Amino acid sequence: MGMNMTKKILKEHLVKGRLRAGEEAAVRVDQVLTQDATGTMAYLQFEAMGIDRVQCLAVSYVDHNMLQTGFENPDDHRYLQSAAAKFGAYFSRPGNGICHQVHLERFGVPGAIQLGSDSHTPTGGGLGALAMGAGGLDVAVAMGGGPYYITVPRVVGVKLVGELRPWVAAKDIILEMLRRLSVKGGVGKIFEYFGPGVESLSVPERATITNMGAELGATTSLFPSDSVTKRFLKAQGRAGQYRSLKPSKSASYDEEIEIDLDALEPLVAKPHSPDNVVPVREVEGLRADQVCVGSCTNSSYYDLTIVAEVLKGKTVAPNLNMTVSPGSKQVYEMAARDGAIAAMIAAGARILESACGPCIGMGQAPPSGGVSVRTFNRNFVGRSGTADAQVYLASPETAAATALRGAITDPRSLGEKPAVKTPRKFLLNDNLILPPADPESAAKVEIVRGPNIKPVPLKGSMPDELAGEVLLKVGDNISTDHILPAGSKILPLRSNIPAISEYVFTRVDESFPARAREKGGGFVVGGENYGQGSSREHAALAPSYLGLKAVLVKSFARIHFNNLINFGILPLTFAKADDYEKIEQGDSLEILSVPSCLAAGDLIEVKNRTKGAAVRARLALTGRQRAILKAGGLLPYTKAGGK
Ligand code: MIC
Ligand code: SF4
Repeated sequence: MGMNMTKKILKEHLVKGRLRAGEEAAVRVDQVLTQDATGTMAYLQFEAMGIDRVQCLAVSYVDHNMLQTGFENPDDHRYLQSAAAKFGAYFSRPGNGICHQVHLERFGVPGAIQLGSDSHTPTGGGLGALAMGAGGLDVAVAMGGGPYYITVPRVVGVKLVGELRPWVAAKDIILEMLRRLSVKGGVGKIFEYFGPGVESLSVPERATITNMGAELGATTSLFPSDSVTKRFLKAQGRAGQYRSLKPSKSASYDEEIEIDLDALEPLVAKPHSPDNVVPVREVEGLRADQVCVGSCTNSSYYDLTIVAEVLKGKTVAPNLNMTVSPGSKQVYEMAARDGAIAAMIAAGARILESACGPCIGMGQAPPSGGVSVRTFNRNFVGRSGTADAQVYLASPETAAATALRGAITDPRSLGEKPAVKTPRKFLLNDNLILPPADPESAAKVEIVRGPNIKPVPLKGSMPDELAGEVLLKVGDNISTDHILPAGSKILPLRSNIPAISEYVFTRVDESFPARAREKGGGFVVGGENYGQGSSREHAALAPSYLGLKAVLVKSFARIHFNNLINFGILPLTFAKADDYEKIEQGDSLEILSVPSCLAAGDLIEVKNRTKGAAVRARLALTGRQRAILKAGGLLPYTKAGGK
């Protein structure tokens, strides 16, 4: 039987295991990317492994922690620059742009396996790379030449037919996927797009779709590499890196979905979840206080140009503030040279630097109770920096129409859509990308560490028994933004685990850190899709520092599950989902003979000493994951020679 694209790429990179859905396999990694909010920790861990030089193409980006309200962020940038020089990585300087947008423009290669310490790494799937997000430690291991272990996903073929109608955007395709499948609909799956509708989508449009595929919980999403890809690479001066990638004629999928592009209309995700999707017309007229254009989902040259065309000669509504963050220096400079930036400035948009910015709460928080319409990918409670803000996610077209009218607006009401041309040649100037130094000069580089950079705390091996209180019980779809918030105040502490641990779960319960310390650690109980969202390993590392021993939930999101294992926290799922009701916050739990259960069984007994009862939990773990947990985490496991 013919192979789909996912199978083709995995097969080419397979170093261990079999390509059977649900089984563990190890794959060779061609490229890694890190960003500054996860990268400092990743490079500290790489240093701790004692390897002299990165073993694959590695790019270290600075794009998240860009506000310099104190010495912490600039110190981290300096550390990252020196670490890149020392270990042989490319360094993308602050101002060069958002990691995913820049990587797509300058580094991504069809058919490659790309690993990134950021959950939106799947953006690379827009040009046919199998690009996955992972915790920083997994990325550090890959930089050291180790393979990446995946649970082989089921491959879902998404057949696109027809063509988008005017004012309907690529963003509406991924919002439609989220409407149909929900934020947990993609767990354990790769979405492979195919069919006649694919041809009409440019690479940046495809990248919008694969980027936000992360919100489905998917391992990644993938587009073919075809004549559109070839043109994009040529326009980026990289024609030589093109290779064709298509599914075989007789390729089959584990599941299939069809989307008729002609039938789509502008959509919007309402607060507070990316899958709370309705047609824009259902919320049309809702007064908006803010519009933000940008983020790794929608900050391409096309995205900015269409917004500029809509705003040209007009003024942003007086009740509303608008910001625009270009995705890269390339986008910014091109939009500046051809007048798009001027048109937006004239209309009253506030042009920010090329960075994540408002998407991660690095400034531009909405007003109290404010409605903010954003072209971003996440609208979890409080992520914008304002706890009671109402964030809506939409396309640049809908955002621009909303900015003009001051209320949520279906862009189709703007009349004829202006034509926006795809450039035949992008502006090429990599002067903000520092290439790796040769090994001889690299050896002389001194790594520069600021006072906020603290060593990675490590745990001992798994104890015989785990006992303690349920420190917190939460419901479904708890995101890493709930577990460890980001934003301008907390992000600068990413290199300092003792300091950042003071914010664990504070968005859910202010008293969590104090309680965890007072009780000497304990357990967290949760519902479905626990840990969805970002790849930040700090959401495992900081709770581990506070003494979190095990997390018992109905189901996990992929990256967070791996991060818990990497830092020695036992990830357990209820054998019977109803047992979730049998445990309350404050109950005292006990798990005995943990190492021997890890050695053998798939089930483990969790005693509830308060209720005088017990529930059974599943250890859905591979042999390697069990060994990592026994060793107390991936770093001690790797140091002891584990592969
Ligand atoms: C995000 O969008 O939540 C982030 C910030 O980019 C994270 C990474 C981080 O927390 O540093 C992600 O998506 O992985
Ligand atoms: Fe940056 Fe937002 Fe993209 Fe995360 S989702 S990488 S914060 S732009």
